Amino acid sequence: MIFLRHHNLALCRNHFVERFERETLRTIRRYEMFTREEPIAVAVSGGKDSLGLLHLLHKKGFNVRGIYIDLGIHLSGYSETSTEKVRKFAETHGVEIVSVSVKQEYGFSIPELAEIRRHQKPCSTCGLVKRYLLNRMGYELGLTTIATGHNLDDEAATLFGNVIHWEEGYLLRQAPLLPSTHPKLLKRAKPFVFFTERETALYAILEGIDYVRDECPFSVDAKSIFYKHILNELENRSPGTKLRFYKGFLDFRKRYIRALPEKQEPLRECRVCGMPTTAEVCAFCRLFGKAKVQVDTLSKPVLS
Ligand code: Q46
Ligand code: ZN
Repeated sequence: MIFLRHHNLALCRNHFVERFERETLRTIRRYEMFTREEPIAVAVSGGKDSLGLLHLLHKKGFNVRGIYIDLGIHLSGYSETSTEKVRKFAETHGVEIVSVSVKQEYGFSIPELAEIRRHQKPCSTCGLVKRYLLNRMGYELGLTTIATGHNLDDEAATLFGNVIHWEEGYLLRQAPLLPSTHPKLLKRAKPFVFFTERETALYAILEGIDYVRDECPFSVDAKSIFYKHILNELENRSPGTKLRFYKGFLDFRKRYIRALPEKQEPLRECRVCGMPTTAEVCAFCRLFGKAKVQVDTLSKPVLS
C-alpha cells in the first residue's frame, strides 16, 4: 500500500499508477500544454523524472521523442552513467532519443566552460547551455514544445528561492507552461509539477524504469538542495505545505501577476546563430566565443 500523506490517500500499486497517469493528462489539458498530435520532445537527463515523463507520454500515444544532452561531466562517471541509462531506455522502450554531446559538437564540456566562467556557479552555465540547445534542437526538428520532468519539490524550491530574493523577473516566468513568444522559441511545459519527488520516483520504479540514482556532482553546491531540505522539514511537520505553497502561488500569479503589463524585452535574432535573444549576440554564442578566445590565447607560443 502506498500512502500519500499530503493527500491523505492510500493506494495500491495499480491505482497509484492509474492515478499518476490520469493526473498528468489532466495537467496537460488544464494548462493546454500540447495535444496528442503535436510533435514534442521531453528533455531527458537519465533521471527518474524525465524518463518517467517520456515513458508516460509514449505509453499514452503522444507524438513524442527525447532529447538528451551529454554534458561531459566525468566526475564520478556521471555523464557516462546518464548516457548509458538513456541509451538503454531508448532501446528497451522503442522511443527515439536524439542526442548531442556539448564537447563533441561545440568543443567544450560543462566543467571546462565552468572553469572559464569562474564568477558563475557551474549550474548557471549548465542551465544556459541546456536551455539554448534544447530549444535549438527542438526548433531544428520542427517541434512545438519541450517538456521537462520538473516536479513539485523542484518548483517549490525554485519558488522559495525566488521569493526570498524577490526575483521579480523569475517569478513572472515561473509557470507550468511558458508559451512561445517568438517563432523560433518553443513552448516549455512541465506536466509533473504537482507530483512530489517521491511520487515521480515511485512511478518510475513501478513502471520498471532503470534510471540514474546518483545526483550530478555539481548539485552539492546548489542552493536548491538546501531549500528542498527546508521545505521537507516544513512538509514533515505539516503535510501538504509544498503543494499549498506552489498552488497558492499559481493562484496568486493568475489573479495578480499575469495582469501586470508585459515587461519582457522584445526578442530579436542573434547575429551569430540566428536564435532568439534580447541582445545582439545571444548568451550561448558569447559564452562559446569567449571560451574559444581564451583557449586560443593560452595555446599561443609565448615570445621571449
Ligand atoms: S546537471 Fe547541470 Fe544540474 Fe549538474 S551542473 Fe548543475 S544544472 S546539477 S539539473
Ligand atoms: Zn547565438
